[in-house]
Amino acid sequence: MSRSPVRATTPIEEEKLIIKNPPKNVAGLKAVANSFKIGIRETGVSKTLKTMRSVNRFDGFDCPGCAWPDPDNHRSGFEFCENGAKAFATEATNSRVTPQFFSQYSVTALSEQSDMWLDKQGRITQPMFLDTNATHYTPIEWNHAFEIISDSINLGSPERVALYTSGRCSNEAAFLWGTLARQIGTNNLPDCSNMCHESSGVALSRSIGIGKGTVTLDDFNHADLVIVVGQNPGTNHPRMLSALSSCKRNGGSVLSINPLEEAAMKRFKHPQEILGMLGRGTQIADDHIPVRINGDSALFKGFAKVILENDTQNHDFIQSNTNGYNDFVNHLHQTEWDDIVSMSGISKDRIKEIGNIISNSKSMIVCWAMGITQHKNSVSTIHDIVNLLLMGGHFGRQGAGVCPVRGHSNVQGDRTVGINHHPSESFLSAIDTEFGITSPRNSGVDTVQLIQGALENEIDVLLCMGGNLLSAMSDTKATAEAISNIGLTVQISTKLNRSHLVTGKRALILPCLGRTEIDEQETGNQFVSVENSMGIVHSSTGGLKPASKFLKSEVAIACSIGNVLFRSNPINWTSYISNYDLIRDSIERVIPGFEDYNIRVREQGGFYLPNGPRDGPTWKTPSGSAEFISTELSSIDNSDGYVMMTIRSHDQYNTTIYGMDDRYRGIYKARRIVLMNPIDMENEGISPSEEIDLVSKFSGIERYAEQWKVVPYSIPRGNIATYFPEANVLIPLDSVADSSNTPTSKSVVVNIIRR
Ligand SMILES: Nc1nc2c(c(=O)[nH]1)N[C@H]1C(S)=C(S)[C@@H](COP(=O)(O)OP(=O)(O)OC[C@H]3O[C@@H](n4cnc5c(=O)[nH]c(N)nc54)[C@H](O)[C@@H]3O)O[C@H]1N2
Ligand SMILES: Nc1nc2c(c(=O)[nH]1)N[C@H]1C(S)=C(S)[C@@H](COP(=O)(O)OP(=O)(O)OC[C@H]3O[C@@H](n4cnc5c(=O)[nH]c(N)nc54)[C@H](O)[C@@H]3O)O[C@H]1N2
Ligand SMILES: [Mo]
Repeated sequence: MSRSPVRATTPIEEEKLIIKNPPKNVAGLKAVANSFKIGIRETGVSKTLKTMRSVNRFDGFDCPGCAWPDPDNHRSGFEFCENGAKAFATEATNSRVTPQFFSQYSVTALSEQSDMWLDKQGRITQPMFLDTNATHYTPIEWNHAFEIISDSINLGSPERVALYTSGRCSNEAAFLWGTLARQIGTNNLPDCSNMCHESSGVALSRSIGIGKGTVTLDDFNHADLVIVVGQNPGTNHPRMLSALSSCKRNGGSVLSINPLEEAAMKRFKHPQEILGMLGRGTQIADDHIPVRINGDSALFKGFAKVILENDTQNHDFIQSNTNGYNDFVNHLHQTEWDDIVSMSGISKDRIKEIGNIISNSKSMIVCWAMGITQHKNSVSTIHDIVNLLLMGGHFGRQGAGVCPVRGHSNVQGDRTVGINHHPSESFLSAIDTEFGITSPRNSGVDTVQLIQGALENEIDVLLCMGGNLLSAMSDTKATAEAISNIGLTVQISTKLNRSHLVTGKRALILPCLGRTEIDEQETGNQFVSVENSMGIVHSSTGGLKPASKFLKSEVAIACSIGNVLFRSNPINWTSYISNYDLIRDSIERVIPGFEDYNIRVREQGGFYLPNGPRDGPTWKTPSGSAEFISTELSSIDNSDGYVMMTIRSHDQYNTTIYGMDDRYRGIYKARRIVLMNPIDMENEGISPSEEIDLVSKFSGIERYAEQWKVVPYSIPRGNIATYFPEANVLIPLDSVADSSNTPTSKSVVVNIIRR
């Protein structure tokens, strides 16, 4: 008997879309009330208070919501935001997914449920196995599960194994996960960051010699100008609004560059400051530039031209710190204003007006997220951002620098400790010395290459440390087909998602402890450590009783797989399970910057990793200088349709859907919506809430997605927006960013079909 077809996408349900005006104020009391409402619904009153009191405290757990840092010195009694509260309440939920649950529902039946329903079923309590052609998952002993994994891995063909990581994984687990891959003999370490900030890492490494941001939280108190581009902090990094409002309180200005005028940038009430709740709140953005989707490269080149015209460059800084300046100036001279204006959608006068403000800035920070990183030309756009900052000498100076705002709470740390499909020789040789293994030197696959390889039947085993690769990846149909070609897929997870349903021929679910939970091992309770968006490494200690007695920590699961595969030869895998200090000692010996790791991570607030451009400035580029990198002016060609971006609503965490509302955009009770400019709607004869279909055409292949309700919205003409992951079916697998290979989730050309 074979399994009935399994749905790879959330079913389309009847939605009663309600459209209201976006709110005048964000956060404030409503956000606090919402946080408690969700917490109490999922976990009850006393557990809600307990988690809220310990989140982001020096002795508590790191909020799994996002990678925004916590204040260095002072921490309030409640250091969280509404969306962080949703993230930890849904982890601490009292609901459970038990073996009985799996015997009640077949995999096919589960796949007919929505993504939101799947998550709401609660925490997975026991290891589960789905055998070839089986219709249901059945419980399995841990040891048996590890043997299945070990038996499925052919050490003679290590390139047929891949180990995915999602960015909630701790430093300790990620370091061992990467080491396990290298002992197996592969650098196949696809990672959520391949779909996220990979473009930032690639571009910044080339420009400034480090693939990370260069500012601290305190820099926001000293910046005279902060530009927030391609990012929606009100929803995705709400605690960042506090930093932006304190920049303003200290006399700085904030500019927003975004096709949408996101509500949170207009007026923000600090939920942790009672006065803020009562008052009118702070207006965050002093000015908003409604750039066209993917018009940022043009816009930043325009700003650079204005600086050149005003002759306000920092010549001393350029002279002593940079390379490639003359070529860049020539490039700017050759770049035509007409092209800049048509690609950015912003008039020359407006660009000059903003360019003059930038010219006068003595300390400028540019922050960005997915609105910049998920386009074909993302890497060159980030070069343009850095070029602008280099012109003004905004590095190695208080209140200035680059701030790529990371997503997952430890995605940056995972990369630092070795989750990398093309690691450096120095890292691999340090791993070899530490563990007595011979790491492979050839590059492994990233997420796109993994799916391409699996489509060609090149992958036998896929082990996933967290995440929901099926739904997070582009081209859902191709991704589902690729995954179903794999012999064994293994999900190390806390909650149920569609990656547990669309699986390889055989599948395992290995349930793990979450951040909020006590991690008790032989030598006592353990803590883990994480690195936030500003390069601070600090501890995270869970305090809640684990959701089930069968759960294992991510560290224990990684080590157990290593132990079954290799016994203690030569890595003594089981020793790490009992004492995480040993893992940190090992990290310290392998990775520069972790000196006295076990001592410093126990200090309040943790420690900063070294950062050349910030600390010096010094530049670890081949030339030893920061690089002006000139790239051709480019923007996506939309002559054949609309350019669509796929974004997050206020009620989701990546592929986890908490609710159906997007409060800050005034959209309620619906997710299958398209934001569209009212003039475009009129030209197409479309009325509000009307249902349309979308089709993307790429390399001669058409991809369809049906039934989207149209919401009239202030968005540039020719641009539309939909939510991820529902719209991922429209993103072609091979539509990727140059150099970083990130799916172009923010620029997909689509046509609208009226029903
Ligand atoms: N509550 C919550 N928090 C989260 C997440 C979550 O899903 N929910 N996800 C986490 C993760 S992993 C990440 S990576 C971050 C994501 O954080 P964001 O990057 O803020 O998330 P997106 O919703 O993808 O928003 C992208 C923003 O870029 C804008 N944009 C799109 N295209 C362009 C463009 O071409 N140019 C410009 N200038 N702007 C553009 C959109 O209008 C939108 O405001 O958030 C993290 N935090
Ligand atoms: N179209 C489109 N696609 C996108 C994006 C976009 O903007 N547009 N954004 C991309 C980005 S920025 C990212 S980062 C990726 C996200 O890709 P992923 O990181 O793969 O996806 P998540 O939805 O964050 O994963 C959620 C699952 O993680 C598991 N989980 C939660 N906490 C833990 C934990 O502590 N340990 C373990 N082991 N598992 C846990 C749960 O089972 C949960 O269901 O998606 C990308 N995909
Ligand atoms: Mo992300």
